[in-house]
Amino acid sequence: MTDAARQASAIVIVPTYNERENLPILIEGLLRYDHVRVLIVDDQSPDGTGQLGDEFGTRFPGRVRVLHRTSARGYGRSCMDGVRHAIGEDVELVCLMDGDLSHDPGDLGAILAAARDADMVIGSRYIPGGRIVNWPIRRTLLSRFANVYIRLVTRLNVRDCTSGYRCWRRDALRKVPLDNIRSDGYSFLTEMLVRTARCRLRIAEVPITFVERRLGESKLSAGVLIESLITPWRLVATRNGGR
Ligand SMILES: Nc1nc2c(ncn2[C@@H]2O[C@H](COP(=O)(O)OP(=O)(O)OP(=O)(O)O)[C@@H](O)[C@H]2O)c(=O)[nH]1
Ligand SMILES: [Mg+2]
Repeated sequence: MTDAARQASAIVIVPTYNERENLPILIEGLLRYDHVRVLIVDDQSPDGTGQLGDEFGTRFPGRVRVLHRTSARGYGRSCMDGVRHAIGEDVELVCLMDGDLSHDPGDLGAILAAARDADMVIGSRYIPGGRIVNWPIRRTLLSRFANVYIRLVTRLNVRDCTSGYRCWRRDALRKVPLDNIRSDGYSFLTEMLVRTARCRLRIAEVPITFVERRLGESKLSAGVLIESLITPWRLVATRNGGR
């Protein structure tokens, strides 16, 4: 762990749906960072992830908390609720990561450290040093295609636009017009990135090793993929109508 990682106070938002088996390992990894607290945003997971999170909340008061959502379920909606909550907290950095251990808590130190010189940091699979472990070729191709597509349509100069491992300086995040965000699925990630870039905030990427989930099930659906195809065009179309 670097000195920078120790010093920056951060809240890590983790959207969860049926991640009961992964949660203890994730929380243990995150709590190794002294100035990090965890905000689990759970959508009433049938496997009891939310209740397990509450148990950690009791064991680690002030460091682990669960936001129990009851309105329509969704990755993007959960991230948004987490971001809205985190923005009101007394922290320097607001981070987002998956709860299925694809994102290694060990990579968080480098992400937090990079946020000293950037408004937004992306944990990137597609810059030198970045890696993906155990993805089938079909998944790799889909992700590669998505990134080329998003970069072409939105003209973003970011290598990994769809990474869900990221961090903002809280003061920078407050400048992003969150009320305009309309995506629900993974295109939430593209939309947040585009809107961050449009605020002329500094975006950096640091390499991460992404490991395909070993436990639990994927929630990637056709609807989410279709939304991802449409969102970049919607963002371009609305470019002149605000940020
Ligand atoms: N709160 C909430 N979290 C969700 C929802 N869908 C997915 N998640 C969480 O968002 C994170 C990413 O979802 P994954 O299912 O891992 O999606 P993925 O990484 O594209 O798919 P895999 O590669 O199969 O893991 C995980 O922590 C999920 O538990 C949802 O509807 N609500
Ligand atoms: Mg995953």
